[in-house]
Amino acid sequence: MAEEIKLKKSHLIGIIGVALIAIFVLVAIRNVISKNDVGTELVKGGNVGENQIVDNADFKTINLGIANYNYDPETITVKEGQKVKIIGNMNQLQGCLRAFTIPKLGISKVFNNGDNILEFTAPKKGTYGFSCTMGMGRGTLIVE
Ligand SMILES: [Cu+2]
Repeated sequence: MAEEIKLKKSHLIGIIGVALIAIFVLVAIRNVISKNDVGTELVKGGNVGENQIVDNADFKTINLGIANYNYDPETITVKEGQKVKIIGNMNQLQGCLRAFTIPKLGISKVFNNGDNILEFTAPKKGTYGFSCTMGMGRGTLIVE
């Protein structure tokens, strides 16, 4: 009788042990996944036009942020051959909007606090859509 209880106890301890290990593994997996996940939530951001565009003959610097739940500025106009520098406003760029892409140009960049600058040379004249990699935030790059 006493042995039977002992056996059940050790069984129970074994089951609890396995359950704890399973929970630990699941939490560890979830942490790894969420670390790599840039998120899916849109944030409202600041006021439209707050992210100013700085322009000179050779360079165009754009501060890219978020306003009204979308990229701000929504339209970026540059000149053919101009060096373009997009600086991510990390206070505003949140979630998946940090994963920025201009598909037609094969450009993609994940802005982060340690690296929030994207530089490229404006291609030939045309209109090139940009978006977050999920297509939630959208805008247009116009090359004149
Ligand atoms: Cu997105």
